[in-house]
Amino acid sequence: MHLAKTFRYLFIALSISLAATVLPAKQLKVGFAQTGAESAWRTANSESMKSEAKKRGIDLKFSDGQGKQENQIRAVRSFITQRVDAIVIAPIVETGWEPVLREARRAKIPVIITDRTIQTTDDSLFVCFIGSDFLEEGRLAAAWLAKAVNGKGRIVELQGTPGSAPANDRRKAFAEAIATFPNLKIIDSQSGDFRRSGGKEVMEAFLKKHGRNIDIVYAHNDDMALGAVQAIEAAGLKPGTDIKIIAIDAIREGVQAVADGRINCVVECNPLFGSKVYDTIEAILAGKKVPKKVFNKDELFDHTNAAAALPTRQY
Ligand code: GZL
Repeated sequence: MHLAKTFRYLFIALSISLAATVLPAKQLKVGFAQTGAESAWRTANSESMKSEAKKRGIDLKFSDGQGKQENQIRAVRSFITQRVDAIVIAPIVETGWEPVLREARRAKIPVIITDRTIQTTDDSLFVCFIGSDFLEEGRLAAAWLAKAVNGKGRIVELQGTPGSAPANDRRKAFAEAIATFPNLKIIDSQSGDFRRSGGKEVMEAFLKKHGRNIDIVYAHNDDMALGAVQAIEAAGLKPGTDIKIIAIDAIREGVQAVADGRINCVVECNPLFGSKVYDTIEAILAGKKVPKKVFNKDELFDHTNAAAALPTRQY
């Protein structure tokens, strides 16, 4: 009797392992609610998520939010209906996410927040955050600037999308850091919505309003800084010389502008984290514990290192 039982268990074990080898592993289905296509940074981030999914044979349901939170929320609901294995959200703004995150939790679908953080009183609504530390970026920008201008100058600020974590945090950390320099002041601040056209239009308005009383531009991303460069040149001034410019993202065009002296400093905000996101999803689905918050490593580029960095820039 004992022998028959052993043979039976052996047969079951063998057929399970055989099934595992011949049946293809279930294809992972991931829903990604992207903010939109507002900047070169965003394009690089979307490309990183799409190309890495293709490389891994992941079925990526990609939704372009076109800059509207309601589109992202609609996409998340559709991912729930499609019963995806995991949902990734790059939340365009910080608030308004709890209802749809509760629906995902009821459906037992893990949610990963990437790129921009959200405000919530219940952080069990998402498994983890993967992105950059915008407060640190704001502090790095302020520290570099204060040194470069000896703590003196009149700053105009080009803010990112209203209500977004990068705009809120980059503004807050930068303002706190320059507060220790009484002669370094923000004289005007307006949103260019992270768009190059927005940076150009706002800078044109600032130049009209303040004339030559602008010493520095602090732009929350390179695209708006590059728009400001266009406006400054159109006004017959030399960007990087007559008006110092500092920005955040370090897209290739921004690093090139630093190497050319038209922008003085860019703080990196690396968008290429598709691989990290899928590694995390695979770990979560395998039942492993993952860190609640993972910050990407970011560098800073100015006239001392921008030219040398260009050949290896990946976005
Ligand atoms: C930062 C990201 C910001 C970039 C902008 O992680 O959310 O949005 O700085 C992009 O270029 O539009």
